[in-house]
Amino acid sequence: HPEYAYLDLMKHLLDHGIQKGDRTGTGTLSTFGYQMRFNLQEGFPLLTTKRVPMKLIASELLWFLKGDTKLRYLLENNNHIWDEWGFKKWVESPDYDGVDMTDFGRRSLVDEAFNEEYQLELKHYQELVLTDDAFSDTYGDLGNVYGKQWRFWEGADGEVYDQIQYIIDEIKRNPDSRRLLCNAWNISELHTQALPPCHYSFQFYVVDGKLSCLFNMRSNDVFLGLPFNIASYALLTHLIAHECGLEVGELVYSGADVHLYSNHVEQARKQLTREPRAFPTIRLNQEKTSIFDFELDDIELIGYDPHPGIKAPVAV
Ligand code: UFP
Repeated sequence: HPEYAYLDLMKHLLDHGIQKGDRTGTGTLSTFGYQMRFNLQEGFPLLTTKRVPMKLIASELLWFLKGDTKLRYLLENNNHIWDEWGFKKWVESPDYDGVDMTDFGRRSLVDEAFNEEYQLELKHYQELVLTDDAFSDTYGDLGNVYGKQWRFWEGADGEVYDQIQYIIDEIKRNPDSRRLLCNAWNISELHTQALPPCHYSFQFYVVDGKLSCLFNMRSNDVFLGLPFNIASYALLTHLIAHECGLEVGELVYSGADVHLYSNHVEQARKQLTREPRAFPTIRLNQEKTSIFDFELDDIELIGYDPHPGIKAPVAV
């Protein structure tokens, strides 16, 4: 079963991962340099050994593709995966006069009373982002994250570059190109980003009428992050193939510091006891040609029957 590409990596980290400290202070089992391949003709690589929320993956990807960096679109789609980064911007600003939220990520996990206050402040923040345009512009904008770099890269020459449009045009014009590449790692803007890109570049390859994609990750949380990242790039490959009139080929993953957090070890062991089930398939609205017009309802996941989700704390 193709899911073993992922499960074998998890097992490899449990058996041979090197104990390594990290920025979050959690501790990891880590390896450096790891590649995996998924044949997208064999189904859509959404893990079945635990439930992975495809809606969140799809709405985040559409948000990147719009070049949008504002939280509002995600909140409108009940997607909260980026909330903490916007919230941080607000609570660290001079305009914030609520309860001290220093180090809220860690404290909310260990201090129940604080967690209640944090949840209230976060809810208030979300309401402001959704209803107050000026607030949304100032504190609901995550700045120079993926969408900005993919669609509106600002060159030193003053020009703004749309890397996704370039890739689509090139695939149509010159499918043999070896330059079908998008780069999100913008050294001059890293200091303006809460989280420097984890999946920092990807490249396409066309052969026999099939589109393949290779994506690079500098740092990867194998339990929580990687299942999202695989599905996101699989969906991106389907979307670009759709617009360019191609079939899907292979998805190739290339990770650098690939790690399992020490507080995910039990969850990983539990997941490894489960049998993978058939991968689902994906159906895209054939009436839409441009991927920039795609909305959530245009993407349909068929036949997804996973084992139940497994909860784990996020390291922030
Ligand atoms: N991480 C992922 N995938 C993502 C993402 C983050 O695995 O798409 F945005 C994880 C990797 C790492 C942490 O554990 O988030 C980022 O921390 P650092 O910047 O220290 O690598």
